[in-house]
Amino acid sequence: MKKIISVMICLLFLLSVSAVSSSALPNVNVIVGDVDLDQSITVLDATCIQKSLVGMEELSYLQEVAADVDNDGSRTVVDATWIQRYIASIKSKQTTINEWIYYGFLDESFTSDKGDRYIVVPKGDTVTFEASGETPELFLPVTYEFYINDEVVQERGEDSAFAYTFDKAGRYTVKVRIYNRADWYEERTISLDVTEAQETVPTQSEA
Ligand SMILES: [Ca+2]
Ligand SMILES: [Ca+2]
Repeated sequence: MKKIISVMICLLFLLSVSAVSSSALPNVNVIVGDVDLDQSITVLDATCIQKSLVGMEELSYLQEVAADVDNDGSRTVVDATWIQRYIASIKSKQTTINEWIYYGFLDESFTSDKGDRYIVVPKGDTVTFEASGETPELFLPVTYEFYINDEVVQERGEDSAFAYTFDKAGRYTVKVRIYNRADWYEERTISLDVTEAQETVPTQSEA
């Protein structure tokens, strides 16, 4: 029982952390039919679909997912009609309106060939970092952006690995931002101390 509680506390902690560290999206769940992502299903959501169909509004990928209420893989005037019918209390089993879709990460990791938390390397060493993220299939592909001391050093892309040669001694924070197709992201960091290279022993000819 105690273990279950501590696992739950841990999960709550993780959820609150991800809420803080992630992009300004409303929640890790999207409600099917809530196209404007305001957490409720109203006629405005049907209007959103209609506007996008005539090119008056562009929907984000997450909005497109929320708009496809009959789950046929596309958003059409039929989806807008289903939303209007739902608001008029005409329910249908052909749609999943008001169901939640989770679009966060199921798991993420960040490691390097020299360790995964706090690592010490001599100046001139090359470290290879590797990240991974698991997200529901609907929200693939996962993309990665790498930072050193909060500056982008590898732009967002599908390459999950990043290698860097540390030419200056000092303390570094290497960060990866892991995104999914809905632009939800999580961050992971590794701290590094780069030390001055060991002094070489002079050879006899130099002595
Ligand atoms: Ca809404
Ligand atoms: Ca549809």
